[in-house]
Amino acid sequence: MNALVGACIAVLALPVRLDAHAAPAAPAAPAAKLISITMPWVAAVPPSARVSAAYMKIENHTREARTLVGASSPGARLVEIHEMKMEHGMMKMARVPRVVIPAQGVLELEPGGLHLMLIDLEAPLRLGDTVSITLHFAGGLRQTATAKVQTFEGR
Ligand SMILES: [Cu+2]
Repeated sequence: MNALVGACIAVLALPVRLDAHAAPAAPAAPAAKLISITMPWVAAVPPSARVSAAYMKIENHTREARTLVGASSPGARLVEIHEMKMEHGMMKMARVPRVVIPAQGVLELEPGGLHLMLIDLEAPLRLGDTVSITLHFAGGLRQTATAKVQTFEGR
């Protein structure tokens, strides 16, 4: 990664004029895109289930680390940040109070790893439904995503 960045800087520092199609220095991210969320989805669960997990990719476009401290959804009483981990040979879920996303960094919430646990769902999740999820960051920054209910196989 650092080697790649170094190479890019070296190219930009060349005195020769680059081809007109070369992109200029990346513009600063617009205010609304300090944090971007891509591919948000919620796992489809049986109608009787009161919990499910949400996954997404969170990108921090800012020059400072951002800390995810929680999340909320109108469809669930409570949303917690969880991680899966091996304990005595068993996969277990544990609540994580916060996750730091480095400056310009990416955080992947994916099956088998970090996820958002939707607890006490208000209504059964149906395939294709959408669920609004708001991420809460330290300092008051919030970002909302619309996650689609999908099966693990169908995403
Ligand atoms: Cu969980």
